[in-house]
Amino acid sequence: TVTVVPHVAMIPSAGMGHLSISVRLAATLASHGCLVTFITPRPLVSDGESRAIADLHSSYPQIRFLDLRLLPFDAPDVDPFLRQFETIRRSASLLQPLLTSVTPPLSAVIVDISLLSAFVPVTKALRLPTYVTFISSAMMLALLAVFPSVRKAAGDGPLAAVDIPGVGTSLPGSLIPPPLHDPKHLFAIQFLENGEALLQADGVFINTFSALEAETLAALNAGTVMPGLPPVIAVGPQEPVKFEGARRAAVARRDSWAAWLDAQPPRSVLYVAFGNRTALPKEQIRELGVGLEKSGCRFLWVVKSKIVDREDDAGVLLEDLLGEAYRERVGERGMVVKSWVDQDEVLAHPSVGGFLSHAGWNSVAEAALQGVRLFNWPSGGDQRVCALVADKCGAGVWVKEWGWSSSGRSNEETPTVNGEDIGKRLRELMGDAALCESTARIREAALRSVGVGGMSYEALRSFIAGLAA
Ligand code: BUP
Repeated sequence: TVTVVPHVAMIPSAGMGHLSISVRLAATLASHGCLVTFITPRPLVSDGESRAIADLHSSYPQIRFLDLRLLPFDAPDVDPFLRQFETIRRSASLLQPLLTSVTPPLSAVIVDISLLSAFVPVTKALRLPTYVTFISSAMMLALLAVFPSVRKAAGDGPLAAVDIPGVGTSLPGSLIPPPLHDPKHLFAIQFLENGEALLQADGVFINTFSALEAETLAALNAGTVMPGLPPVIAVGPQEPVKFEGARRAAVARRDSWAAWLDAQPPRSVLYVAFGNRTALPKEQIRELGVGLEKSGCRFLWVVKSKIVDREDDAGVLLEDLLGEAYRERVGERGMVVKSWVDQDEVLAHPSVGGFLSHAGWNSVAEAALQGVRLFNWPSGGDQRVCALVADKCGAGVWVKEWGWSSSGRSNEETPTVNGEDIGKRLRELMGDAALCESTARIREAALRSVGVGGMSYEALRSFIAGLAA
């Protein structure tokens, strides 16, 4: 008998939130002996993405890399990451020659959800099994699945509450990603088309696990959310990619935040970061600065003032907003960094005990894996749905009284939360011992899930075995 080594092509989409799951899945599949060809749509939008792909490249020599050189497309007023989704989608005609050029022939393609409806005609014409990486919670996947019919029923108007069949959850209109209320919004158009295309996929990989979303996963796989959906394969919480140890450690040591974390007491530090796409407006950055100062907590704060990292001038902005005296007042108690840290490494550090986050789904899953208390302050996109899911299962507290902070994304400006209030609440949250229990329980479940014999581990193994058969 001839043993077939499965060969998978992975096609990620724009932004770290989308790239993370593809990079981690590529690394995990390669570690399980699967051949992986990683297809990078270029040019990339952010420096964070360039770094992540370069790290994967240097640490996994067995992974092959190809570039999808994108056709030019411009839409000046659109969020840069959403515009890039559209640019990649419009380059679908370039995919077929790439997919047929690789040897040995592919066993399957794994494509990011934002690209699905544009790419599935190509992959299906080549008779390639087509899997999806879904980058948010199972609850958001359920919303995606029902969205085409919900949109049809609502006509051109905004959406009322959306019932998720089989889950017993009704998502109020205020939690639904704001662009979905406008049927002409580019994101709503893509979301609808990708929702319809889900039925053509052969499976959906999702970075979640049963301690977070058992009921929703069960409903999705039982066909109660939507009949005819492909299997939903929970592979979370995905573990950090194991980069070349020595080189990575050397880089981290050079960064002052790593040395600063080493000097702090166990579980004393509050890590503050709002993902790679959410830029707080200036007034909110100032109030958050005041809040962190007043909280009395030790903190590591990643400041972003621009949606795309390479345009960021957060250093200048901080001096302007908080003044020279801020650093002096906060002293050694706080560390403020511009734009980027290795979040996996921060959350795994023994001195980190809390995480003030925007409830991006990767961040929720990463905090769950490390057992770090999560305080969510969601604003746009899928963040409110993810904050709800985390709150329900005990993975993270949704600090609802802060309302929805304004976000750098269009049409989502709301009032600023006062620094005094932020400080008071953060002090309470960091002192709340009961929260430690639920995060410790979730961490244990997370480790079981990704360990040998665990649900996520076994799901991946049987996926690979299925391809090899
Ligand atoms: Br900021 C930051 N370092 O400094 P989410 C983020 N990340 O490694 P998204 C860093 O980017 P939305 C940093 O670990 C996570 O894997 C982080 O993904 C990494 O949020 C990823 O949390 C961010 O899903 O925003 O995609 O930025 O979900 O609102 O689109």
